[in-house]
Parts: sequence; C-alpha cells; structure tokens
Amino acid sequence: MNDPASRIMARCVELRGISADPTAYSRHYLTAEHRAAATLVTGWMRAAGMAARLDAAGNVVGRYEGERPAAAALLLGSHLDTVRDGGTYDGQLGVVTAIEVVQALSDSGQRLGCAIEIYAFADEEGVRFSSGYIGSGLVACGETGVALNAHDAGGTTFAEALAAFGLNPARLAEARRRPEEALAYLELHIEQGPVLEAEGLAVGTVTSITGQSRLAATVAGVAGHAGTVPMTLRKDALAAAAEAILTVERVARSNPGVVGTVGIVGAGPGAVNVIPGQARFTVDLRSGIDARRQRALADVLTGFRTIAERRGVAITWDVRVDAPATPCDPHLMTLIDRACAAETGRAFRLPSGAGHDAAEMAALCPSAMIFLRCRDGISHNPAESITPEDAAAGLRTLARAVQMVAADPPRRG
Ligand code: HGY
Ligand code: MN
Ligand code: MN
Repeated sequence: MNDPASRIMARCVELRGISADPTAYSRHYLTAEHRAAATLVTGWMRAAGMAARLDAAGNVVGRYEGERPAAAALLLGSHLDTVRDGGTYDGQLGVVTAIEVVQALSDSGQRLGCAIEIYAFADEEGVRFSSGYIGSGLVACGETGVALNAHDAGGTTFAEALAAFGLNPARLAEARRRPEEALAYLELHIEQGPVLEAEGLAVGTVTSITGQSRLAATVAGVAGHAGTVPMTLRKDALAAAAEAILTVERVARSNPGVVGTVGIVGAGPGAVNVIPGQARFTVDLRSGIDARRQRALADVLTGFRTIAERRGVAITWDVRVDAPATPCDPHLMTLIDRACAAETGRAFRLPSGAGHDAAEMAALCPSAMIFLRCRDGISHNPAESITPEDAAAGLRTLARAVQMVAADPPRRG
C-alpha cells in the first residue's frame, strides 16, 4: 500500500484490532494492549527512518535527525490509549499521520533545520486510574496527578502496574524533556465536534484547550438489610451518590460555559437485598474559562458536604486532574492558519472542548493543534469516523505546518 492516506486509515484500523475487548475498542495504560500497540508503532517509526524507544513513562518516542545531529526537535504526536468502547481515530490518527510526515521526509532524503520527534503518548484518556495525561504530563513536567498507591478498578496500584509493565515507579521523571530540547509541539487530532463539518472545512486551527477538573469520589455509608432497616435510619451510600451526581448536573447546567459529567459509578457490596454501604463515582468538570470551572467545582463540593451531613454518610474525593484552560501558541497558530488555508482556501479557528496532550506539552514548549473534521462530530463512540480524503488533507496540512515551523520556529523568551 503506497498511498499514505490509505496507510493512515489502514493503520488506525489495525490499531483498533488491539483492544482488551474485541467488541468494544478499549486500550488502557500499562496493559498487554498498550504493549502490543507500542510495539507496532515502534516498528512503523523505525520503518520511517526514525530511532524509536519506549520512555520511562511508557510513551513511544521516535526521532528523525535534522541537518545537524542532536539538534532541538519539533515534537509531533498524540495518544495511543483509548476510552472504553471508543472511536478508531481519537489519538492514533495524530500518531500515524505524524509518522507519514516523517516517512515522506525520509523517502525523499530531506533533512530539516531541526530534528523531528514523534510521541505516541501512553495515557491521555486516563481511563485506568481515572486521571489523564500521565504520559505527556511526565514528558512536560516530570510529574503526574496520580499517586503511586492509587488503584484501578481491579485493585492494582499505579506502582504495581508500572512494575508489571517493566517500568520503574521511582524513575518516571526520567521521561521529562528539557525546554532546550523542544522547539514546539504540534498535534493533529479529530475535532470531536461538529463545527468543521458545519463550516464545510476539512481542517482548522485550535485556539485554546479547555480547562478540566477530574475527581474520584467515594461515599461511605452503612450496609444493611433491605427489608428491616427503616428508611429514616438508613445511611445508603448509593442513594447519597445519586444525589451527588445530580448535583454535578445541576451546577453545570446553572453555570454558562461549564460542562459536568459523571462517567463511572460503582456501589457495594452489590446485592439486590443489601443497602449499599459504599459507592464511588468520578466527576469531570470543564470550562474554557478557569474562574467558571473553579466556581462550579466549589459549588459541587459544597453540595457534597451538605448531602453527607444530611444523610449521615462520608463523601471524600481526590482531585486527579486540575488542568487550566490552555491557549495555543500565537505564532504556531499563524503558521497553522496558513497551512490550513493552503488546503481549504480559508483559515478557520475554533476552541477545543476536549482535553489534549497539547495542553500538557504547553508547559514544555510552544504548543498548538490542527483539528480534522469527523463525521457528525461523533467521538468517544464506535461510530467515530473520518474520510480517506480528509485523512489526506490532514497529512498535507500537518506536513506543510512542519515545514513552516522548521523554517520559522517560535522565538523562545
Ligand atoms: O476527555 C477528553 O477530553 C479527552 O478525550 N481525553
Ligand atoms: Mn478522547
Ligand atoms: Mn484524544
């Protein structure tokens, strides 16, 4: 298969075949599926003329040298993990498209004024530990929002999962890159929304990436006999969680520009005739304006305290992600505008309601994104799809942007 766009589409489908559940596309951090996908992508990077390795965080990173060895690099990439029952293009499209950009450079023997590095980040979605951006957070800052004793749904701690994967929990920070190593970070990603499609555009320039708060909450009540405990004497953890979940929805609805989601709920001990003594749920609150997100979070937590007091249960939580809204780099946006206009005839800018590794990478170097149209804006859903023509448009646009950034990199203060 010599046509790059067909290869992009085929590789996304091939990666979809690496899933914990053959009926629901799921590939999570530090699992056998993570290892298999990382091995496949490492081979593709090497075939494109890159030196490729797994870093201390479990990210795959490939390097294509510039005209001079050990030059600072323009970083490209996206994430290799998925949500549960996710779509075929979220994350991996950016990885495989970046590899095609380098493949073309390598095939033509072209070397740029800078190196090119591609990251296939290991845990952007944060499904396993209800976190997010572990891979890019370690590269950009050498830290992650997840404690080593945080555990997944099966009770495995982050430290145990790292060790089982062959990584050393004490050496995670070795994934960190120094600012002088990175000229800029560029990420191609599907829009995951309907705007480009409505505009009739294949690509657009991202202006900013939403701010996010993610919490893992637990409710401790008292388990009891479903038939003998009067309603007035119950400390029902699941009923309290249900009220807390509706609090998240109420607060988000009443704060313009804020969205709130509870994506995971669990309760125990899990018998039809036992009053649940414990419950757990996650909270995801977002806004493009940090003050609004923080105000909403404060209202949600006040609501939790009131519910706990009135129901005689304990509601505790830990914050797994506290990511500020992140503006994309103005110079890179200008270059991306030109790359997009060359493709579609006009530049178009739009904000991202989704979080991305590019927000983490902004702590390391100037960072920006190119959005690609996806059908009906559907994402985090197996119906997520793009056309081969748009995959080709995304490749041309990213390749143009890479040449522009290599020739005119952001000035670093
Ligand atoms: O949740 C998000 O916005 C991204 O898909 N991780
Ligand atoms: Mn996603
Ligand atoms: Mn994504």
